Amino acid sequence: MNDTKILIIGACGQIGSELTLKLREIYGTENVIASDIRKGEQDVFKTGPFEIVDAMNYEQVEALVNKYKVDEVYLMAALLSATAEKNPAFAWDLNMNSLFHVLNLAKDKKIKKIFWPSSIAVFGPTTPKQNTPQYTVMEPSTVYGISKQAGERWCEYYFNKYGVDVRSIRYPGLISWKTPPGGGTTDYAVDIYYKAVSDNNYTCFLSENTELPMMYMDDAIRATIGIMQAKAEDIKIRSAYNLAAMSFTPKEIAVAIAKEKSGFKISYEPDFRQAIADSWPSSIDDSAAANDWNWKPEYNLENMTKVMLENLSK
Ligand code: VAH
Repeated sequence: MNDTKILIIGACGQIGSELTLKLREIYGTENVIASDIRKGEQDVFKTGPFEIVDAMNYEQVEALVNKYKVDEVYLMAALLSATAEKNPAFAWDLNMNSLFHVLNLAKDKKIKKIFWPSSIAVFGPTTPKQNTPQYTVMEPSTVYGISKQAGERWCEYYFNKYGVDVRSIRYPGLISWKTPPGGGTTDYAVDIYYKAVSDNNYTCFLSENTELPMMYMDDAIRATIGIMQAKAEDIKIRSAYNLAAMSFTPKEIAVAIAKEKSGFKISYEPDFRQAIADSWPSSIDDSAAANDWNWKPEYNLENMTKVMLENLSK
């Protein structure tokens, strides 16, 4: 058994809660310490070490790294797009200061490797929307996107300047059934499944033809662990890799759900999140991730819909 010690910061979040359980399967429960600003309901507490930590407090993060002799940190704490627009200053502080703390711990050789999540939110309204390339115009128009673009620049700087082994992925919208929607613009694609099961109808806060890049959580977790387990020399991009699986519109996901749940109905009431979604790409070119560390998605809209409805109906 690999005795790598792993600390997950933001373990109660949408990605963190599933990532923690998967890492515990691979590395052993006692080797994976979950941490967050507060306890949630997720299984992460019942199945292994859990600590309360403020990701913006360097001393608290450093104390956990020392206490457990941490080798690798997955920094999953952040404010997502919609929530960040309501609290720009706090979103910037949390998203950036937490990253600086972990990058500096690695620079000072207190930890060996970092995973930090970026997002397709780094792209903006002037970015080519279809099959968005790895390298292109990036003028994000959201607080969240600005923080992710700045974070990517710092990750590459710390790699080039100090040799910090930090790895990152530009996640598309992520869809899972184990945690409820968490303040993201793409979270309509999570909420729609919950409401399909509870009410057999959904009022969508985006318009019917808003195409966005999406991914089922199991694929995102596999990609996250895949990039961290890749050989350092295979990681050619130290800002963040584009990552993709599928793209769909609210209308298309509603059709996929209605195939499984007869009578399912959707209506549309776009709100402030429409402008955020309109600033993002419709589809992503992730050939660099495929070439450098063998990325390949396994879920599409059809098999994801089956798994989501099956599990939410239990
Ligand atoms: C959000 N789910 O909607 C996140 C994601 C691409 C979007 O980063 O904010």
